[in-house]
Amino acid sequence: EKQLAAAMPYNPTKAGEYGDAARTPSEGAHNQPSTPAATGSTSTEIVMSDKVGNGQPPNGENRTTAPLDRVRVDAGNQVLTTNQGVPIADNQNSLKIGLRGPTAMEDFILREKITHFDHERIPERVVHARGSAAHGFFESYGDYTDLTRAVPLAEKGKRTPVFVRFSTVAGERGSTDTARDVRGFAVKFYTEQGNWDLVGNNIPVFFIQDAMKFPDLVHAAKPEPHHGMPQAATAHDTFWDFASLSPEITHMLMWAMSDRAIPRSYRTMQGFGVHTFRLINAQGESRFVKFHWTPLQGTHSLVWDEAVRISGADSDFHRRDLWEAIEGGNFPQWELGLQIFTEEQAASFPFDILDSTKLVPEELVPVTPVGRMVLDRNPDNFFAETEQVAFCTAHIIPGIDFSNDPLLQGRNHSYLDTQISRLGGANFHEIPINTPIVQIQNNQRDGMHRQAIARGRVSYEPNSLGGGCPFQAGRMGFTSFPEAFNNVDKVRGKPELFAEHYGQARLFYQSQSPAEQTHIANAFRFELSRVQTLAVRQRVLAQLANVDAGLVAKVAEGLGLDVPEALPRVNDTPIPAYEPSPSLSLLARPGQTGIRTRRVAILVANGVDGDAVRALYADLLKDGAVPRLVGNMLGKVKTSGGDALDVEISLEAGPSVMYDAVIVADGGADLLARNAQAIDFLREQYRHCKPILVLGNGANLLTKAMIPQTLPDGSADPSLLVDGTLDAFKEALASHRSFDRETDPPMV
Ligand code: HDE
Repeated sequence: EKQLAAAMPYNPTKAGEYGDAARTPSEGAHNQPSTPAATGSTSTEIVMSDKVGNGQPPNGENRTTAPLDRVRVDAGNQVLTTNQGVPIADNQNSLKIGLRGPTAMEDFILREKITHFDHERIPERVVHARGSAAHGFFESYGDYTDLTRAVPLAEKGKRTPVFVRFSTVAGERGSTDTARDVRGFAVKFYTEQGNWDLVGNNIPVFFIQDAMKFPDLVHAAKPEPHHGMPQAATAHDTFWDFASLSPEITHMLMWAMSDRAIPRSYRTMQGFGVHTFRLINAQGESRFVKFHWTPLQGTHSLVWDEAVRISGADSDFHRRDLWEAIEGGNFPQWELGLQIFTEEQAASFPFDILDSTKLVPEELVPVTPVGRMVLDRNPDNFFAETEQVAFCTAHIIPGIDFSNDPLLQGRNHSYLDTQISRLGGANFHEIPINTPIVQIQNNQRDGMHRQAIARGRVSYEPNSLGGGCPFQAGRMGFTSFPEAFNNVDKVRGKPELFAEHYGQARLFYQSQSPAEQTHIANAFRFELSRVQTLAVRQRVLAQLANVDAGLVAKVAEGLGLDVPEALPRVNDTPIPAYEPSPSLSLLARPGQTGIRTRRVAILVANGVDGDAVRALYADLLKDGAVPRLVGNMLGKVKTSGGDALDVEISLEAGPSVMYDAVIVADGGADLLARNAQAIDFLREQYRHCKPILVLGNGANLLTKAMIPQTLPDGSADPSLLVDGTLDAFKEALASHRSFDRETDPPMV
């Protein structure tokens, strides 16, 4: 039976039969979803069998993949052909004049193959080049037609297919996933009224206020142009030079230096639309809105030392995590929340809602949940889907409109424009992943790579020869909100409130837990330690002096510098004082999925108590965790009971940073204690504040690793369990990390 299970392709719908439900699939596995979703569910629980896809969804509810079916290719049982469909007899040898002679120009098969290969690459995205994506659906909690005509929110239980791409910003396409960076969070809704793209980030504010500065920001952050270094990192002079001369960046720096910039997983990040948008209802009434995505998995991050090591151990860490969660049937979910406010409310705020360096505190305007998003299907082909997907902030549908945020206005131009060079022409909307689920009808014609075969002689409007078609939709169609403008000059400039840069930076820093504040200070210290120009370091300190005296003192001390005079402010209006906002802390959202998908290493060696390990393993699996038997080497370890356990991964191939927690099993620890990799493993788990369960003679490894058994303040360490229970371990694992252990510098 076991052999049969191993031979079967991984498939969560078969998981029941093989008792293997929560295991992540084997490397590279991709199941072809075949069971349509249960429909109409409004439950926010993760539904394991809730698989959609294959192009034949019930009630037309998931049409994301249906239009793609036309172009899906499966080579099973098929003969190899050229691009013209000619069957190929020999794909191993080129055509030669004699076995040892020159290759014939005539070999059209060779030339076609090589020519295509030569042109396989397209330009990568100028920002957000590195990304990973998945299909899924959005489901509305109710009927929100009083707020908006946007069809995804029109009725309770209504499902709209989505394709979501997460990304880092600065790194190139092959760069590491765990760089300290902002993450993109771009959602394409395929609605009956066309595609709506909500192209957001995992941070609710941005670096700059006006699109005019974007190329400068990106040039400063990217590898320095003379030597092309560093990759995927802002820890270099040009970024901090720009930052220190741009006080508007200060609020964003707080977020970008916080743990938000090193998420544990794409699944544990919030998402934000960042700009203020408008919602417009059928009566033409407008309200302002900010979009929030909140993960049911909770908000969890890495620690910096861990992020750095993961870059070496698995630079695809986030890509793999998302892929495996979905293949294993653990479909990540986010709740969509709206902050809705009127023009009058906006006018009373101490900041300008058109300024993307400001957020609307939840204390001012609460977040109202309106739906959930479930990602339940991996792409079939990375290039065709994840790489070719083209998001654009200007892709909006009736019921949504822009605000005058000057950053958003600039983006509305940039995204369409960039696709033309990236995807090779103006017809990128015809690439299957970008095509709306509704038929496109207009008089645009021709261009590179045109797919549609438009029939008839009419490609203009007005026409009588085509019966006037396609005709304007009138009130059914998209109409812009008729915002009034009176007595305004055409100017280059910004509103006065845009000039206040420190109130919300202070709000963010002061709303963080002590551990998070320490991480922010340490991130500044790290980044500025890499900066070579002293004046730049000092200017950043002067900027921080406007934020928080404790923060600047800590960073200055870390750099061996004195705290300088605060940077002069643009005007002398007082910095607005905000109430602390606890929801700005990552710890405010532990999540609802417990230990599901958390990776647990069980360290084993010869002499291990096999029965105890099997029981632990099964118990963790039952709760959806991902246990792995980690040993000195691959192969079998002999148990104390005389049978054997299969080591799943070696300490060398699966180092500590790949796991959220560790169990040192009883029996094999003396052997493990002779391997420095096992000692390092345990020390890193400790340093990264992860739960540790040590059983029986596992305590010897703990001693060998010189791990203190109490917290620095002398109290008991609730996530270091020596001969503790599995329940206590699971509780610690559910709360992710215990930062009480942290010292700076680390003691272990
Ligand atoms: Fe982008 N941004 N951006 N950006 N951005 C791009 O579009 C740009 C901004 C964001 O997964 C590019 O298709 C300008 C804010 C995401 O494919 C480009 C400005 C936010 C993605 C571009 C901004 C974002 C992009 C590069 C300032 C958060 C990846 C490739 C005016 C709300 C989407 C592409 C994906 C990608 C321009 C600022 C998020 C060049 C000019 C603010 C998530 O068009």
